[in-house]
Amino acid sequence: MTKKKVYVPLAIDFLHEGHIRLLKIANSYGDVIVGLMTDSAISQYKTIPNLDYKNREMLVKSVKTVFKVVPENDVDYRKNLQSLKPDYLVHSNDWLFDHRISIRKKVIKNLKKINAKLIEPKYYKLSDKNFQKDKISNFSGRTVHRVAKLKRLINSKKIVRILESHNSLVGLIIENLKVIKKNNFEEFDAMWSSSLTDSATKGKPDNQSVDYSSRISSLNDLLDVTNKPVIFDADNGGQYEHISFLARSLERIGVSAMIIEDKVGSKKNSLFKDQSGAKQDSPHSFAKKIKKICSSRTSNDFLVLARIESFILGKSLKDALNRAEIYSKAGADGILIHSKEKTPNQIFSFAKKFKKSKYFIPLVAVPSTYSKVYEKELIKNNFKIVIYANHMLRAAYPAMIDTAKKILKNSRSFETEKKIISIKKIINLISND
Ligand code: SPV
Ligand code: MG
Repeated sequence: MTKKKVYVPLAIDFLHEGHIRLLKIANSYGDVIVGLMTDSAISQYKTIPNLDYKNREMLVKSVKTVFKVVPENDVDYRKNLQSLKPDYLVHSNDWLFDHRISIRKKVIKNLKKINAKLIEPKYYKLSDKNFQKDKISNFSGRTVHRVAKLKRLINSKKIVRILESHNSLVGLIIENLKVIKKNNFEEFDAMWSSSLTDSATKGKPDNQSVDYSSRISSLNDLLDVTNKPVIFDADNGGQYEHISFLARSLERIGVSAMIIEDKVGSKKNSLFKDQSGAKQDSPHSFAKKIKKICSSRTSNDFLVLARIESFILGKSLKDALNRAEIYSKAGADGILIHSKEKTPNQIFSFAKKFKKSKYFIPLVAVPSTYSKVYEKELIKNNFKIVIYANHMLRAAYPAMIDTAKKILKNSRSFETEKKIISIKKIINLISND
């Protein structure tokens, strides 16, 4: 008699006892085929794991109860179930108790079509004492994996969602916050280290008076307590002669990308009305900076994103497109097309034209002034990354003013209590170990 086929869908970031036990149970029903979720499949319901597909595949293949590993691209396993026609599907029963319950329903429908049976072994809870999943996951999230993660997110998600983080506490919020929307977890994928909010936090203007060493020092604090990727706002990258040192420092500490803007002269924040004194660099001199970063990085996983300021300086669409092609040819991994219009029309016309170019590379939007735009519109218009560039600082400031005013007005702090976080919560947030 031929052996029965057992399908086991898994995502896994690292192998643990729970997986080994589940695979052993599955193996008692027949030959185990693991459907290993690809980054794109995982990104549809949660954040992608620290290890890439190849590394995860290597781990699963090494388990002796596994007969075969195949990529799984669907969250409801539809195509694989149809083509493999397994006799059983084994999934631990934890999906009965969370938002994945709706995925389970779809899977059951798909199983009925092929007459396969669902086996749901009890979820094996790992003991906290011997196995601190978060810690291991965090450890494997360090440096090389973190640097590479942004590129994987770009390749696997419809849009990579990034929020400004001006200090480590904000980083912790971005790291941990999840909301459930339409049965999926929604969260931020990465952090933006903004020159504007880094400067504002230090009470200084956004004109490079806060230098790179100071910004990198705060960045180190942020990287120390978080695992998500970081994009560094490098202004114009500084002097050509120094740019390779900046790129290498950023890559070494675990930053995933640097964005450089094509402006020279006295640095002004792009959202200021008065841009006098700020000039655009010549496309070729800026392209040289891009090439320099590409040749000095140790891995292509560290990305260089070129920011075009043509629209900010009142230049034409043609100028922006010409620059985009030159920067792409020079080796840029993506283009941030900046605009301070109230609508996204300007950047959408750019994207429409640039999409037709053979030099098209992923596009980044910073919807600070055109904030009514929805992510789905950005996706439709060929944008791959959205950066909410200053919102955490803008949220904190009025809350702090309000609290300070309340204390002054009431000559005590009691009235502030309702709106501020409890001391207990803060203590729990910044745990000791
Ligand atoms: C920043 O956040 O510092 C930026 C984006 O560079 S903008 O403020 O729009 O220039
Ligand atoms: Mg900036």
